[in-house]
Amino acid sequence: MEFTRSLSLLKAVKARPNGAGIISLGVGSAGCCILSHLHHSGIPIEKFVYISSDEEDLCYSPLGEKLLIASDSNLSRSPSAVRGVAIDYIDQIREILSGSKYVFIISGLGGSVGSGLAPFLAKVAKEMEATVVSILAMPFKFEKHKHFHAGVALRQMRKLSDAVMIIDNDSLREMVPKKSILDVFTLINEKITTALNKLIEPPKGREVGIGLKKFVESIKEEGYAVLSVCESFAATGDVVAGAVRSVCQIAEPDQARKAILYLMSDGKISTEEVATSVERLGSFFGNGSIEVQYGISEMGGQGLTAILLASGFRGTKFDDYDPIANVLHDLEMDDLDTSINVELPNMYHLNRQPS
Ligand SMILES: Nc1nc2c(ncn2[C@@H]2O[C@H](COP(=O)(O)OP(=O)(O)O)[C@@H](O)[C@H]2O)c(=O)[nH]1
Ligand SMILES: [Mg+2]
Repeated sequence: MEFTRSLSLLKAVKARPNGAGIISLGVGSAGCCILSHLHHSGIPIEKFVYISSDEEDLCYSPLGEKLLIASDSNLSRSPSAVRGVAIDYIDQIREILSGSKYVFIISGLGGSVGSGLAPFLAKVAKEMEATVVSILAMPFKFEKHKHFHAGVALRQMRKLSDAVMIIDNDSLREMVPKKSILDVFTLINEKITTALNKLIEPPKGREVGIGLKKFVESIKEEGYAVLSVCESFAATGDVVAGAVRSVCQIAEPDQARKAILYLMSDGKISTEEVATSVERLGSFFGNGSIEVQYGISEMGGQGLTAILLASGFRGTKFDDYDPIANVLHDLEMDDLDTSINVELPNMYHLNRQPS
């Protein structure tokens, strides 16, 4: 069973065309799981690296490189403590990143591992002059205890990356409220995989593609990019409206500066449908001055899928997850704090007077 799975993964990896110097890092549980979906899909990425402090995260795929940032299980597991441990692995991280033109950092935020390691990896990749694209899944509304770490890490990622693409886990959970959380994660991970494939791979067959360069250019500016994927058998206008609604739940539509709309259908997509959708986006986002690019695939999906990537948002609803930064604005505290886990000397001995 395991062997068959490895073989099918191997096939997908071998079928991959030569890429453009992309290294993708899956970080923490969510990041490693999403990366394994991408890895399996045959996306044109050269190197897949699974990085975590938990060994089980490295087993999502039998393939790819693995880096275990092993920390003492007795120590606290805050993001800064995990980052403190990662400093010891800097040489291995530099080696993994060497020769990369683009580094995709894929992580869920809010837990200790992704929130701690992703900003550290972004910093090292930037120092090595790679273009850093961060693809970040934000915690559910009900995971309140994860919001603060997610908010802090998101702000750090914005500063340390060239582009930040946000995925709101909630936008999909609300569409399938009766499904188990694990199934919802699988659904979201598959949507992220479909979207990234369509946005970066060269067009084939009956497709109009976007391509890596345009994808990065579209999101590589100040601010955040938000990804939404809406799938339905409804009319094109309604499906696009669903994708727009998801983005508007996260960010202020007037702030958008650029958008990519990719329509995927199992049938034909008329020029009129494309024109109306692009015009609608134009009037809805960026006060009418948004630049919209489009892509089309008439080769698959169920019904119609609208992939919408809107970018240039100065803020998102996740800013409120880090109330301290909201109050301090630009007067921020040291950005990448690390807790160094050194044992303190025993105070009893220090205080004892010589007899
Ligand atoms: N999209 C997606 N989100 C996930 C997945 N697993 C966990 N998450 C979310 O990611 C956030 C961070 O959790 P996790 O990755 O487990 O933390 P870490 O392992 O400490 O980095 C959580 O708030 C979850 O909602 C997944 O497979 N896919
Ligand atoms: Mg974890």
